[in-house]
Amino acid sequence: MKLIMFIALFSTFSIIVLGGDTIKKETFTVYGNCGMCKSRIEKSLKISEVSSAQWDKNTKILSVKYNANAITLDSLQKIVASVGHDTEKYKAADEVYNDLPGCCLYRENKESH
Ligand SMILES: [Cu+2]
Repeated sequence: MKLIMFIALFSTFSIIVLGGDTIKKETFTVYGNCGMCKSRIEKSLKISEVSSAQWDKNTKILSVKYNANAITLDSLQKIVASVGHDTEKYKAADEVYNDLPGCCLYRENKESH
């Protein structure tokens, strides 16, 4: 009897653990210019919570597949902003942005002079 209860409990637990990962696919806008931006943006999301991240320099759209139980879309946008790239929700810190190579300064048009 005790053994049956144990097995029942254990299998319920296993189902919760195994069924825990919810992989979500989302897209959001990330500002940048060139191939260097692309590798910087994608490299910032090489973390265990993200299974794939691809940025298109023409459309400025980042497609990301991530474990929604482990990280939020908001946090992903913050990570991208932390390496110098504005997203649709978060702005990169000026100090980080100003350290980017010249070809990557995507704000140029907005903030010249
Ligand atoms: Cu660049």
